[in-house]
Amino acid sequence: MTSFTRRDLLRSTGAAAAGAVVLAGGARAGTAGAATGDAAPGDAEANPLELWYPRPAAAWLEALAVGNGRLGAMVFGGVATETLMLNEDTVWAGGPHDYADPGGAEALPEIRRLLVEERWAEAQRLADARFMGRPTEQMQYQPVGDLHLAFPGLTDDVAEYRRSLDLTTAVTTTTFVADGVRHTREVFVSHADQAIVVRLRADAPGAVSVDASFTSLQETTTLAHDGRTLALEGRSGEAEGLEGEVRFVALARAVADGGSVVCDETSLRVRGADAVTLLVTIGTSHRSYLDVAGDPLQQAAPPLERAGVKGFGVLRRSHVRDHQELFGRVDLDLGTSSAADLPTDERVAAFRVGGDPQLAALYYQFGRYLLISSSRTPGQPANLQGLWNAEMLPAWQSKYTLNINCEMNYWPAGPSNLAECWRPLFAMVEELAESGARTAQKMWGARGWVAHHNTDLWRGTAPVDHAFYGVWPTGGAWLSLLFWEHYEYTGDLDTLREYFPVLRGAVEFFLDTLVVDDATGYLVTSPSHSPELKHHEDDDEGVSLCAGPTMDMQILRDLFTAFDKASTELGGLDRETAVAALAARDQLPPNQVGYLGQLQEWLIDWEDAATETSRHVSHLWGVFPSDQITPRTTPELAAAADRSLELRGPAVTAGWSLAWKMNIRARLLQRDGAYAHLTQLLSPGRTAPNLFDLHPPFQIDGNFGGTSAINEMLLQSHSGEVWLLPCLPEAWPEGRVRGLRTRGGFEITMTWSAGRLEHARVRSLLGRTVRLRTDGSVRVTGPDGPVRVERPEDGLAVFETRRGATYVVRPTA
Ligand code: FUC
Ligand code: CA
Repeated sequence: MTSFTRRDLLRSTGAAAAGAVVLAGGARAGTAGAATGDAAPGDAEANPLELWYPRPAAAWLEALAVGNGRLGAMVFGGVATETLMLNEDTVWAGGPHDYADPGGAEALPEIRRLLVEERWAEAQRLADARFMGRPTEQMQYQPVGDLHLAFPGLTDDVAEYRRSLDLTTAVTTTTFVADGVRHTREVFVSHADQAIVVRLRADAPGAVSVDASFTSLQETTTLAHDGRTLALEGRSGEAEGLEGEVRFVALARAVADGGSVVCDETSLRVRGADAVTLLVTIGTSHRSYLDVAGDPLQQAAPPLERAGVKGFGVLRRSHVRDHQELFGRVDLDLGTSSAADLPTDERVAAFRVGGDPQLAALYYQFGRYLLISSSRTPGQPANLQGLWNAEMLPAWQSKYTLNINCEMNYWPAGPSNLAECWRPLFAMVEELAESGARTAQKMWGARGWVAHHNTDLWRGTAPVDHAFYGVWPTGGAWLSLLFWEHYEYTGDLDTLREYFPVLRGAVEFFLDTLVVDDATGYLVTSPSHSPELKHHEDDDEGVSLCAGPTMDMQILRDLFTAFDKASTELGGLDRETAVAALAARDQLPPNQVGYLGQLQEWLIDWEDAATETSRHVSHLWGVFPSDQITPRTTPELAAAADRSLELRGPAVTAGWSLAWKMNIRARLLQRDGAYAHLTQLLSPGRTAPNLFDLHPPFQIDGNFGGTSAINEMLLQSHSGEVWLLPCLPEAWPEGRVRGLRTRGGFEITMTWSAGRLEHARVRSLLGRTVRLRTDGSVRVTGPDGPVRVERPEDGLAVFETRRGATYVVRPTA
């Protein structure tokens, strides 16, 4: 293939990523809202929020991801043939199923007794035999199939090839010139119209011909739905003895401008059109985690009919408007350089040598883009791969791992101004509270509800995999804390009230199951473990099972506190449970410093275990996402957390591990350390050519964790304070950010230069008092002039705000 691109131009003029000159911040500010029309093909200059490549994707990790929360596609950008790999987020193996072992509760006292007697391995073996889900594995998230497009008359020998994904419009574009004719293909997934939209056009009349067909790894058949619509019908796979019960239908309709359209049972053929819009809709039989008796066609056909009469321009405009309503809330400008003109994969390869701050901004916004694209209502929450999976047996079943990964996906939701994206997760947690009540009763003999370390579309809540990984009862507690986090960011009392019963159920479970540790008198979880880490040796993986691991205690401390606060905010709802929760909280073991100066990971300071290396940093949950440990409020514990990071060793595997440590280091105010993790994360080993995070394999949590960590470097809100530029790395001396959100309900816009704040705007959404921490003192101007500021200590400005008002903050010196 011949192709002439900006990259060639840059090469010939000698500009390269390394050592490129960084232009002053602001040069490319204000991107959201741009490029709503058809941009001139091949022109990258106008839009830095774009991924682009001079050749088609040769592999899935080079293809570009588009999605509307429920429907997803990977776009390869081929020339003579194009492939769209299709997903719908309720296509999972198996069917409705209760995993709880009805005999589990009988084994519980004995497991606990063995733990008290420090017979760890025996306790774990008993749990493996009698305290696990049935089956012991959960189900896979699976693909729908591929839409293949073959273009008769076109070969791969074309000029001026370019493919791109514009984050501001959520549209992919493939363009090239063949025999003097420019072809342009766009793909997007409309949330407004619940359809995948493919537009094929050329700048010569009658030049678009295409054959469309479906293939799938599932058991499927294809048929003509009507004279211009091809259908793919199938059902999901069997796994672990559970029959695949999700039936699905994908419809592909061609709406051609000129030319002819015919459809038979295997393909849809367009000849000699000026342009074609292909509309793809997908429906499944999934109605809830308990009910798969729906009619897939009833979900797939109506949006197809509605979109079919709208015309491409209307579809595209409403898609872009809808996307920008969310995406356009935040701008981030960290400065730019000539490196920003290079193809995206080349920039990833060169990021570590420096000189490309705009790639960090692109990566940041890509995380926001992915959350919008994989987690909207209607739709399931973002799973381990968000929404995009091409395999029948994806890694870790592409499900929801609750001991870090699923929660990490939602770390950007509050600060990155995407609170709506929490919705699908909250709906899942509400269902987990139902299925988890059955597990709580059958396996723990307890009220309330429990979710262990994984769940799937069927809302599995019992321990799975092995006891070593699965017997960890705190997954549901962590998820329940997100209702409170949502309230802290939004002040939305209705949502807090709506989910209050779920929060209460999480609390009740622990009020019923915490046990007194004989040696210390503290209340502890038992059995549990510090996620996926052994504290003693045994045959294979060692023993993780124990009582009262630090992470559990941290989560429960926050859970009980959040429940009390929620009860108070809701006018004293269920004070009885709140009082019991506070009493239990005060009997939990505190965070402790161990014999090596580390933050103790377990109730007992096991010597050999303290030096175990791992990608998990579970006991540092107290630093991030919690604020139990901060350098300001608990300096000794913060130092111990730093020591623990050191003892953990380098992050050998897992993008998410780097991302978590980056968030932790930002909270520990280690700007060099946090930035060093960003350079490790944004490198070819951990970031694919299409910017997907690599565990490896692809796992989306690192993308979201990376976006979150950039938030934490620029702006933190916790411990009752809002902190501007707490951990700004040297690599970003100049910059500007608009639209970040904080706890307490403030929206922040700020500009900095030479590493110092120039000015900030604080928009008060809830009218609360703000405690604003900055480097040096500030003066504040409100809508009516100078604002009275209290300064309890250096760098802390406290002032009252009025709901809806904006306050301008400037350094005094
Ligand atoms: C946990 C982690 C793995 C992976 C998996 C999905 O088991 O230890 O690294 O992220 O979840
Ligand atoms: Ca989804």
